[in-house]
Parts: sequence; C-alpha cells; structure tokens
Amino acid sequence: MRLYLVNPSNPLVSIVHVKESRWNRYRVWKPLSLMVLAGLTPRDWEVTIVDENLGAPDYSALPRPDLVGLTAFTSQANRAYELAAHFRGLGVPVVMGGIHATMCLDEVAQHVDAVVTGEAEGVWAQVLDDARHGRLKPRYDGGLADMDAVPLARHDLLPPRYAFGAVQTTRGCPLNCTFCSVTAFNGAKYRQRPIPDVVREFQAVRERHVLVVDDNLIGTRPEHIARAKDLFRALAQANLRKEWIAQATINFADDEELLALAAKAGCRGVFIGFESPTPEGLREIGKKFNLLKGRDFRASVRRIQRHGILVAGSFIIGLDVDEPGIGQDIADAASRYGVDNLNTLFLTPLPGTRLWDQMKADGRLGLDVFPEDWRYYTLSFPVAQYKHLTVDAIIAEMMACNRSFYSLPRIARRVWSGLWRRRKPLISLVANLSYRSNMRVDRKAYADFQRHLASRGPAGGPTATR
Ligand code: B12
Ligand code: SF4
Repeated sequence: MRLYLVNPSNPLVSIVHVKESRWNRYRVWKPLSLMVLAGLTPRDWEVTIVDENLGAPDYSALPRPDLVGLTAFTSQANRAYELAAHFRGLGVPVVMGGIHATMCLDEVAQHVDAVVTGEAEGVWAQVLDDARHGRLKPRYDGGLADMDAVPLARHDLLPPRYAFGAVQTTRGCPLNCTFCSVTAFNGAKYRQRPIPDVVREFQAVRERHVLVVDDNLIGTRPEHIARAKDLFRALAQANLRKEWIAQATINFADDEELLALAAKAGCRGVFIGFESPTPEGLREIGKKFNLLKGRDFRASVRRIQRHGILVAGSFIIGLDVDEPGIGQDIADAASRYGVDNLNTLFLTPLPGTRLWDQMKADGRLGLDVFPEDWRYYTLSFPVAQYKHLTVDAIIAEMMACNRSFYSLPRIARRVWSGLWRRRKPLISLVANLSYRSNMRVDRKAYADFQRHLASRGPAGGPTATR
C-alpha cells in the first residue's frame, strides 16, 4: 500500500514564489504533523512525504498512491482542495486532518473522502485499516492524544534541505488568548511527553538546529517549570550537540536556574508573544501573564539574553484599542524591551477562536468569501474590519512599524549590543537582514492584496471601512 502525505503550499507564503529573498531558506519549517503521521503508520505502508513548500512535484509523473493524507492550516486550505480534487479524479481516496479540518469540518468534508478531527495518534491506525479494506468513513475524531502514544517522528523522510529540524515536547495551553486556536484544538490541559521520548526524538533529528514547536515550552505552573528543568537536564546530559529555538511566555525570564539549564541544553533563541505595548491591549486579548504587576519587560529580556539566548518578540496590530500611530508604538516598545527581532502580525480571526466568534457575530470578518479567502488568513494580511484603522491605514502602520524597527541604525545598534554581550551577533544580523529584505516582498504583497479588495467592489471585504 502506497501512502502520500502532503503539506500543501500557499503561494502567498511559500518560498517557491518569494525567491526574491535568499534568507527565506531560514523560513521553511518541517511539517512535523506529517512526520508524526508517518511515525504512526505501519511499516508495510510505503510512505512518501511531500512538502510543497520546497516546490510541488509533478504528481502525474509519480506512481499512483492508494491513499493520500493532506494536512492544512487554514491558509493552506485552497491548495489542499485542489490536490484533493486531483487525486479523487484519479480514483484515489483522500483523507484530510489538522487544524483547518478540525475547525471547518463541514467545509472540508465537501472536498475529501474522510476528515480526521483532533490529534491523530488514537485514530490513524483505524483510518489506514479502513482505507486498506475500502471502507473509509467520512469522519473520524482523534480527540486529545495520550502523550505516551506520540511516536518517534519519521525525521528520515524529508530531504536535507531545511535549516531546522522539528520536535514537539508538550501540547495544550490553559491560557486561551482570544486570537489563538491552540486551546480550542489541543485543549486547556498542558500535556507533556515522557522526557526519554523527547531525548530520543532530538537524537533522531538530522539537522544541528531544531525548532521546538511547543506553544509554551515552560508551561504555566510550578510543576511544569520543574518538568522543563528536568527535560533540559536530560538534554544536556545526552550531550546532543544541538542548538534549538522555542516559544515561551515572558515568565521564562523569572527563573535563573531554568535559563541556565535551557542554555546548557542548547537553547539559543526564544519567541515571546508580547502582543501589545499597552495593558488595555493585553486585557483585550486576554494575555494575563504579560499583565503581571511590576513586570519590567526590558529587565526580563536582558535576563534571558545574558544566557546567550536571543529573544524574538511578537506583537499584534489591529486590536480594538489600536489607533493611528500604533505601528511606531510597537516598534518603539520592542526596541525599548531590547528584543533581537520583532515579528508583527495583523489581528486575524482564525476559525475556532473566541475572536472569530466575536468578529463573525459583529459582522467584522472583512474577507469572508470562503474557501477562496482563506489564503489570506496568514496573519500577514488585514482580513478583518479594525475599529480605528481602515485597510490602507493598518497596512501603513505595519510598514511604519517594520521600517522603524528594521532601520539600519537600529539594526546596527542591536548587533553591536549583541557583540558587546557575546550574544551571537551573526545570527542576530542574519535574522534582522532577513526581515528587512522581506519588507520589499511585503510591499508587493500588500499592493496585490489591495488590488484584490478593489476587485471585490465597494460592498465586499474590508474595503467597506476604507
Ligand atoms: C510549528 C508551527 C508553525 C511552523 C510550521 C511548520 C509546518 N510546516 O508545519 C511555522 C512557524 C512555519 C508556522 C507558520 C504559520 N502558522 Co503555525 N503553528 C505552529 C505550531 C506552533 C505547532 C504546529 C506543529 O508542528 N504541531 C505538532 C504536530 C505534531 O501537531 P499538529 O500539526 O497539530 O498535527 C497533529 C494533528 O493536527 C493531526 N493532523 C495534522 N495533519 C493531519 C493530516 C492528517 C491526514 C491526519 C489524519 C491528521 C493530521 O495529527 C497530528 C498528530 O496528532 C501551531 C500551534 C499548534 N499547537 O498547533 C501553530 C499554528 C498551527 N500556526 C498557525 C498559524 C496561523 C500560522 C501562520 C498561518 C501564521 C503565522 N505567522 O504564524 C503561518 C503560515 C503557515 C503556512 N504555511 O500557511 C495557527 C493555525 C490556525 C489555523 N486555523 O490555521 C496555529 C494553530 C497557532 C495559532 N496561533 O492558533 N507555524
Ligand atoms: S497565544 Fe500562547 S499563551 Fe495564548 S492561548 Fe495561544 S499558546 Fe496559549
């Protein structure tokens, strides 16, 4: 039995179409979901993983599969449906799972033979068995997996063309921020994989650099922090010679022992969601941790950096409290906090989130011709109607933000400060230049987006607020 597992591309985010920047090699990340599915697949299936972000193959030149499994974030849904139509046209059954299939089950069911909602561990064997016997059901639900059941991912199945390998150590998040799908998808309970499994996983990764995909590697409670410390000790003891980056809350900075152990285990960078430069903004999205009284973000960032760990800060633009000038405010706040990189995203109502329910109820989904418009749900386009900012205005704010934070003098200051503090200035320089060079690509993407809106006419989309 031959199985193709495909990660569909979205031309708006795929490097295939943004060759303009050679730094984009550092922006293609392994589709871990498919590597995990392959790990769950019995060895009598011949499995091929196709990551279209590396370029779509000529499918008609490949041997005909017996089953196709598609994964998709919402932004990849359109291409997933094209692929489903292609394979179903050949009589090959198609199964789709992942976040979009879970959040938009009814839509997805119209395009494929079987939809798998939730996590796959508990249900994939059944799907394969049913496919083998020609009795696929239209719907399977994996629910939340037992973390002991997460297999070793098939790190061997993808070509060595990625800058980073990928590993997952925990799932779930109790915080349920309004804009985020993680609590709805992976549950509010913070679930941890057994530490020996994680160490084995790191050992199986071929790349020297690794992205730990956990939404929050350190969790929210003292026992989660204790587990993170145990994990770091085990990774350090295994002497893996890997360097990794991860996501965490700002609480990462609050425990010197945790930071020292993380650095010893190979941590070289951390993504932190600051989300908004104002307490009103943080309250609006429910990011309670960042509201801690007396929290000094600059001191927190410095504490992390002192351990040789770079800090990338993420902010959202387009909250109801955001008024003209917010772009500059974010750039200034990020510079004040002293982060090494800034990633600013448009507030985007992703299906299944509290924000989606709210904006849908208020008639504020700007781009709402689905599935066509899903391709713009990448967080890099203003797809909603924003309270104080028209589409043109919010795009201008985003460009002002990036122009300011990634101005050459500010980059030079950051790299110099990294050099001074022995904090991997080269990585910081590459990352900063990568963002800077993408500003040109972004400008073109915004122009195309604005043309797309104009083609919808005055009644359609967020043009209504222009
Ligand atoms: C790592 C990651 C990335 C990596 C992507 C790596 C990759 N190629 O997959 C990077 C950094 C590139 C990325 C980018 C983006 N991401 Co992202 N990302 C994540 C993150 C943190 C972890 C995903 C992961 O690897 N999990 C580990 C694997 C094992 O779990 P899984 O993917 O859920 O797979 C399991 C099940 O879903 C299921 N399953 C999945 N696919 C399939 C297929 C079949 C056939 C079956 C049966 C089952 C199945 O089985 C798997 C095992 O249980 C998630 C948050 C999260 N917790 O999911 C956000 C998340 C997926 N990202 C999100 C978003 C919005 C994006 C972006 C669009 C925007 C952005 N700037 O962040 C971009 C653009 C991506 C694109 N190509 O369009 C949203 C998606 C929401 C949505 N409705 O689409 C999430 C949920 C975070 C959030 N804020 O809500 N992301
Ligand atoms: S944004 Fe981060 S902290 Fe908030 S719910 Fe999502 S994963 Fe949890």
